[in-house]
Amino acid sequence: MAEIKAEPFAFPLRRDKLALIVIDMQRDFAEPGGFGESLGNDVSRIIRIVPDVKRLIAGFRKAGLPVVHTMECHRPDLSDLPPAKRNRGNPALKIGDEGPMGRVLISGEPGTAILSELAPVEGEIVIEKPGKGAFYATPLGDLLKARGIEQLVFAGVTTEVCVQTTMREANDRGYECLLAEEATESYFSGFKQAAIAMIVAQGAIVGWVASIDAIMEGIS
Ligand code: TIU
Repeated sequence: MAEIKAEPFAFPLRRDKLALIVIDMQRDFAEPGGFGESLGNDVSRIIRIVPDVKRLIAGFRKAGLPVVHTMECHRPDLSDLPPAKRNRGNPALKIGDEGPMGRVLISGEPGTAILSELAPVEGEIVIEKPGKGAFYATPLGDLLKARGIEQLVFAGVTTEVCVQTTMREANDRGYECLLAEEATESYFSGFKQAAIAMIVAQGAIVGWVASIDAIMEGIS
């Protein structure tokens, strides 16, 4: 059986069932003036992983394997934004407020866009999601099922929030989940490694973690 070198043990690759899911590599989380910074975070940590995410996406495209992109955002009328989420954390700019990159985390606004270097290409699935997890209130599960996808490689931000939440959702739905170590980041030093430790503990209770090189070797 094909394998990808991973922790806590080799990932049992089924190449024809595999897709890459890139979580929320949006301007709002990576650039000054967006949602991430409005929560008090140092967003410079996020922009540093862009070359690694780009390399991983290029590898999947070259291998002819599906790439899925997600965007955390809400409808302009805020009908999919619970007050509990809008009011959380007392941010400088709340979701839906007008900021330097347009209305914060609203579908179609400039700040909500995926970073141009990582932009989806024709034919790739793009999921707009109102929650931290990409399966909640989206068509993601049905779209993956229609394509026969059963294994997911994860990249994107932040490791401990939207990436981990989506990995847990996917794990409970029967997907085998592999996190690409250099292609994910947190706003907090320490949280990325803590999230990875939680994911791989107890015999990959949530999933596996591997280097981009190991993943590339497996899929090429
Ligand atoms: N995409 C994502 O992780 N959304 C967040 O709000 N993350 C934070 O770490 N705040």
